Amino acid sequence: MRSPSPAPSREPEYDAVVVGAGFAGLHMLHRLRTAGLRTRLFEAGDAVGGTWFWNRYPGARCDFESVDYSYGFDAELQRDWTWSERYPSQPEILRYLDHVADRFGLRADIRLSTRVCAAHYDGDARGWTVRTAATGPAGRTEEVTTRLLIMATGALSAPRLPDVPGIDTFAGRTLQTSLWPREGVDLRGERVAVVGTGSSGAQVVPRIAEQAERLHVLQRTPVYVVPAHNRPLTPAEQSAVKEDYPAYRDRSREAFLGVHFDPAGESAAAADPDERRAAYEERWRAGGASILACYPDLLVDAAANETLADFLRGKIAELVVDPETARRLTPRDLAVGSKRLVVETDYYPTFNRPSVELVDLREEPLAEVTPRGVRVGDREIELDVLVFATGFDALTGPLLAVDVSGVDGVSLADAWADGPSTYLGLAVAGFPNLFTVAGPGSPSVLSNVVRCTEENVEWIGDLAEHMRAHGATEVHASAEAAKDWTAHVGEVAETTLLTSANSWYVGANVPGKPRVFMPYAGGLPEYHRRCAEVAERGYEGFSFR
Ligand code: N01
Repeated sequence: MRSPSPAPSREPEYDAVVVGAGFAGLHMLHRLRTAGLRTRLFEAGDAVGGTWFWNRYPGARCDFESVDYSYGFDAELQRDWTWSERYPSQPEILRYLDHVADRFGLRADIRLSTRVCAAHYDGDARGWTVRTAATGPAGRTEEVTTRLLIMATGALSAPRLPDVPGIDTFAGRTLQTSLWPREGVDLRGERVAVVGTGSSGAQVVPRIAEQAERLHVLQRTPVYVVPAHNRPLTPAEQSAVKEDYPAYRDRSREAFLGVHFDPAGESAAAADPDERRAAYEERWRAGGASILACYPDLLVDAAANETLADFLRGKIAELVVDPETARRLTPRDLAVGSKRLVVETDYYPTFNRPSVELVDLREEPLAEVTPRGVRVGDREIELDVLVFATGFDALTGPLLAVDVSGVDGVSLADAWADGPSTYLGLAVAGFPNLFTVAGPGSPSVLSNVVRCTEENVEWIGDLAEHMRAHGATEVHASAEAAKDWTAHVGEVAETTLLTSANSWYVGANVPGKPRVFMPYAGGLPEYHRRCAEVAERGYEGFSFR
């Protein structure tokens, strides 16, 4: 629906500004340019890659398979690019995104080393004024105007350090997995501690253990960890997938997670225990997160989930020689998947090395960082290097790091004081012409995020074309539509076990963050169906002028 109103007070410099040059931003830029929009992308880093530009720690690798964690929007791209390993390493993903930037000639419209710090909506101009700050010599501190603003800032791009006293007093070297030095770090002969045992910690720990003289792994909450069984892809596998890509992508789009896994049966709770165990064993041997898709009730039925938890606990007891260490590594009262299932290489066997100590912070709390190391319980561990693998202010953090204000100058921080509220995870009421890719309220981190971003990008691109075709200069999600969608996101989550843990999905890792389950747990196909339905109904829930 369009309401009559005066024309915008001025023409913006750009039709669209995209923030972030990761998977989402690069594709968004390409999509909008293809539609003929004058588009500028700003990226804080001095190269493209997003998450894969920053997270360069040893062992950094995606936990989705390379054939899944790659673009499907361009048939020639997927035909030409050859993945070397089953799970792509950080350097290989970075090479891929570099290739994408070159292949589609995107660099001309990307301003690197430039952080978007503020964005204010101007209702008269029907557009955004975007302020940037240079983060390096190639960057620019400037103000630009744009009709549309698309935040492709990623879900996990605002790193967090814990609030531990004395953190600045450490005399040795302090590192963060998510801000790992580009030149690498030689840890041979060093006494190292890693704080955190999520996906980043579990990946970096085995690699550091191979180098360090002594490694202390500081664990607060044990999580479930499954082997990746990474390996090179054979030429036969590489060509088979290339021939099958179109059908493969179709199957992925129809799969709950955006990756097709064959279930073993209807219900883990009802399955024959021997058959169920064999099914888990088969998936454990195959590697990766497919074990969580073994039965559809694993994430919704506590008894079903416990069968998998029990299986995984048994694996820890098998793999870790010292029973006391195995006990400390074993999650209790934690549903599998309620914190992200960790996919790793050699994590549990690493604790059998004499040079590696697991420090259970529940028994010996991390009291402070000292100039010489860390104080845990009543002892001090002396260190040369302290590594924080302590996670991110997820989903909302990267958006709220920008000073965004919408209609009447209301800030996004104020609008989201009680938690994020979006329409379809794409738009925010009170913030016209603003879009988020894989933002809160979308399946994003609960799915193969590349499939989710591709769908978001196409949807936003279609909407931009729709606006142009209808001469609209402003699109605004209604407060009611956003309220309904956000309620739906919460209701769906409540039908699962996903809300049961103190995870970053609910913001529990950030003190003071409202406890709200942020991603959409209804699965990609249902999400896609709903987004498509909104578009087909003339963008129901949006108003245009
Ligand atoms: O972060 P996390 P991450 N004292 O938040 C601990 C994706 N990812 O960077 O659980 C002591 O999961 C914290 O302990 P607790 C993936 O989606 C993917 O590892 O809060 N410990 C936890 O152990 C993943 O889920 C890949 O008790 C403290 C750890 O730090 C997401 O990114 C690789 C602490 C943080 O774990 C985030 O993973 C890497 C404190 N004060 C990341 N504060 C792959 O694709 C926090 N911790 C493979």
